[in-house]
Formats: sequence, C-alpha cells, structure tokens
Amino acid sequence: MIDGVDKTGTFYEQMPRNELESFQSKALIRTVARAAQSQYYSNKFKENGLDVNDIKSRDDIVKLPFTTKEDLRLSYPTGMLAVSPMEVVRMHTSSGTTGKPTAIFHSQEDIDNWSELMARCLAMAGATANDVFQNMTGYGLFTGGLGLHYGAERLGMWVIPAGAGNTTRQIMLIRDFGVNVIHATPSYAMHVAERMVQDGDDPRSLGIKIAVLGAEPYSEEMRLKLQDLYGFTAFNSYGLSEMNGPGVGFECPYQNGMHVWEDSYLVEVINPETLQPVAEGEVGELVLTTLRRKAMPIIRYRTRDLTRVLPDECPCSRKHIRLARMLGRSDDMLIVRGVNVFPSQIEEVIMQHSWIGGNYVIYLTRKESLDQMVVKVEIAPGAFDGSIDTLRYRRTELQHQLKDQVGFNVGVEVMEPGSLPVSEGKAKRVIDERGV
Ligand code: DLL
Repeated sequence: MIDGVDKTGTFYEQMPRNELESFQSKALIRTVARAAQSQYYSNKFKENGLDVNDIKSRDDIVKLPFTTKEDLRLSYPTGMLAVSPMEVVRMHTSSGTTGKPTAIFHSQEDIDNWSELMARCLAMAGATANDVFQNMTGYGLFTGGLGLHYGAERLGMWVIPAGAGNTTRQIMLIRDFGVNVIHATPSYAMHVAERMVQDGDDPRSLGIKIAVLGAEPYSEEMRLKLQDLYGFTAFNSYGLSEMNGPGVGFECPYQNGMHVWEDSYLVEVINPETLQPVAEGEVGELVLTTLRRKAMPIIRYRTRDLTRVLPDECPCSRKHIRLARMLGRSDDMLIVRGVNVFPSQIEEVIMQHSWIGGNYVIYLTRKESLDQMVVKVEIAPGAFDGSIDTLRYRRTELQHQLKDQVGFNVGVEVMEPGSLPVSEGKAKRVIDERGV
C-alpha cells in the first residue's frame, strides 16, 4: 500500500478532475521546495529571482523556468540531485546521446511510485496477476527493461526478463511458458513476426493477447499491421528517462490516445519558438514536470516531443488527459528541399500496403545541391508472387502516394525480406548523408 492506496494506485486513477487538480497544486508546491535542495535549481531560482513561496498552485507553473536536456548535461553528474546520495537506490541514463549522458536518480520512494504507475498502466490494458509477461526490451541503463519489470511484478504477474534480442529464444520462451503479455519496441515486435512468417510459422499461434509497445515513434498503420499479424491488442506506451522512463502516457482499452498520469506529471504543450502555451488541442512541444519525484525533481522539462492534448473526456471515465500519438521529435523533423517532413508521415503511407514488410529506411543524399530522398522498403515475407511487372506497378504507385504526402519526388527501392538492418531496441529510420 502506498499512501493508503492499493498496489495499482486505483485511487489516483479514478480521481475526479477537481480533486486531481488540487492534488497537483499541493504536489507542485512540494516539488519546487524539494528541487530547491539541489545545487542546480537553487542557483536557477536565485538567478530568476524566484521565491519558492510564490508557488501556491498549479497555475503558478508559468513562473518557473524551463529545464532542457542541455541543463541536465551541464549539471552532470549530480548537480540536480535533491537528496543526500545515501538516499539514492538507483540511477538510469537517457539513451541515444553521444558524449556525457544525462543521469537520473531515484530514491526507494521514487522506485515504488514508478512501479505503481507501471502496474497501473498494465492493469489498465487488462493485464492481471494471472498473466505471464515477457519483457523483450533491454535491461540496464535504458529504462524500458527495469521500468516494466518492476511494474509487472507489482501487479503480481509472472515475469520473464528476456531482455532484447535473440529472437529464436524469445519465441521459444513465449511458447513454452504460455506468455500472453509482451513488452517490446514496435520495430522489434515487427521483426519477430516477420521472422516467424519467413520460417513458415504464424505469430497468431503464440496466443499473445496484450502487447505494450513504445520507446519510439510509430504510426497507427504500424499498430494495425502488428495487431493483424499477431492477433493481440497493442497499447501505445510513452515515456522518457528524465520522467522515470515508461509509465508517463499509456493507452486505455479505447486506444484513443495516451492518458498521462496527472497525479505524477504536470502537462503543458508549448510553441517551441515562443515558449507560450499553444491553443487548446493544437500541436506543440510537450513539457512535463515531475510531481512525485524526490531524489531528482525536474521542472518544466522540454521533451522535444510533438503532440497535442485530445479534447473531450475518454469513454473509459478516467479524468487524466490524453495525448495524441507522438508526431515525432522536433529534432527528428527533416527539412528536405525546404519542406518539413516527419518520418511518421512516410511510415503512415508505407504501412498501408500489405505487400510491404514492417522495416524501412529513409535515405537522404544531396545531388548537385538538390536533396534526394529514397525510401527503402522490404517486400513482406511471402508477398512476392514472382511477377516483376506487379512489383514495378506497386513501386510506381507507392512513389505517387509518397509524392502526394510530402509534395516532392521520392525514390523507392524495393528490397528482399530481411535485407535492411534490424535494431533490437529503438529503430534507426533515417540515414542522412547530406552533410551540412
Ligand atoms: O524510451 C522510455 C520508454 C521505454 C518509453 C519503454 C516507453 C517504453 P528514452 O530512452 O529516454 O526513454 O527515450 C525517450 O523516446 O522523448 C520520445 O522521443 C521517444 N518515445 C518514447 N516512447 C514513445 C512513444 C524511453 N510511445 C524518447 N511514441 C521520448 C513515440 C516515443 N515516441
């Protein structure tokens, strides 16, 4: 029991809106006071002439400074630690960076709260203590492994910490132990399914009923394709190391956007240029403030992830707001011949075709000062009927659709199944060789 609440935090999950907001106000005041214990925020508040007593409710969030990844890097290793090192029980780092990573610290209470959030997510998707859960993402500094692991244990599930990779063993474990809930990146789940099809096997025969898929952007079309291949229900899971990791946003069975647990995170969506809030429901950069973290509170963290708050209440009756599927990261946006393109826009088109497999790469080069985009796709296992004419026709059709989507000519290269590099973790979808 945490704060008199059961292990999945049902009390917070069901909170009416007004109670949720008044809880947030109290939690924000506590968070700011805690943050002031760190060297970084104590200096930052002084620089900004901010008195922590000026923060009286959630509306005062706008008085607080933003925090960026660069701030985290500059305060590396422990500048943002707000408790004595004795209280730290674990640290993680954020992924995908070169040079110094950003280090995130957790107290025992932080780990308990994070586990509760993850248990809440899994329970919301319909998982129970009777289910067998295979965790197919990397363990270690990456938060996907341990984050889901602790949450699934908290729920009382039978947990198989398979980690990433070794596809043959993954399939064997799923079969031998009757796994019915999995966690993976969508690109890896696709790889496993295609391997099975290629080997004459059927992913549906695994009997998986729930898949938790996240850690990277993917389109609705990709979700539908995966659901069709496996016969499971796929739940989008969003999070980032700076905000613990997974467990920030998660879909309910209506699959209509990700509920953000607002008892733990305060949500803002801003225009990244003006830093002002966007109009209700408009796309902008997601900014998050931790409301429960003790060892390392983070205030107004600029995630760089682009999304919007969905209007209307969810039919599931939870009052926690919902975010639309991430459009991408502002730093993932490609500018090709002056046009802004998100890899997700390309994926949306590709995934509508059943003859195309789930792996693809967007390849950018420059020829005589002109940007060239080539999309490399694989034929889905078993989809080639031997006719080159059909293949040519399909390629031309795809080229036209991509041109309609982005507004300029896009080359298409069709490859044999299994020719493109596979990642066991986050997929690398763009290879940009244009130089600066
Ligand atoms: O990827 C945490 C995580 C693990 C989330 C497992 C979900 C499942 P980082 O490695 O710090 O943390 O990367 C965070 O990944 O800012 C997004 O850009 C991206 N991302 C994560 N989940 C999604 C998602 C983990 N569902 C960064 N859709 C974030 C789109 C996602 N992008």
